[in-house]
Amino acid sequence: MATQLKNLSDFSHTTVPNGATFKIAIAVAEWNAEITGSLYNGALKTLLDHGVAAENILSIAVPGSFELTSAADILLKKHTDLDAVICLGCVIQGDTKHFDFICDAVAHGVTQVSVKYSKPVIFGVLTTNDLQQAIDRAGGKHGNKGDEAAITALKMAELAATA
Ligand code: DLZ
Repeated sequence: MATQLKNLSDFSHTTVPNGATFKIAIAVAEWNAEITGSLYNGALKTLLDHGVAAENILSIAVPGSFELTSAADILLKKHTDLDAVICLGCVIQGDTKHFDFICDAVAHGVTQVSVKYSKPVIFGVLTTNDLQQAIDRAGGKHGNKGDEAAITALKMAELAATA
């Protein structure tokens, strides 16, 4: 049962729940694979480090970030015992409007899927101006956003189980 929040500062660094009872899927986009591979490795290691059993981690690849929405939808429809889906991708600004369409679509898409199934669907998609910004966030000077996506998945799976 959720306890009452006393002070938000008490919760800014809540401990990461143990994931021994969770089943979590990771959907990763193949576009910008050198970046998304690092995000994936970070997310996978973080889940394992926090007790998720290897056999309870389901990994799939999709062509691009745009496909992450349907991947999450397919996974949650087929695997009703999943506790969360982590969506990993990297969209880098180019010369056309593709960037805006993909980013908008996947952000709204994963939100809709999450609400449809009442399951956490985590937005682990880098949306950067250039390749260097992506490198910096995929194991570089700004950490690995794949790790952060996995921690968010664990926290939200715990919330869904206990709220
Ligand atoms: C087409 C496209 C472009 C231009 N850029 C990216 C990108 O930076 N990151 C990414 O994940 N995917 C990109 N894609 C592919 C789209 O996500 C999608 O796979 C195609 O539009 C087919 O639906």
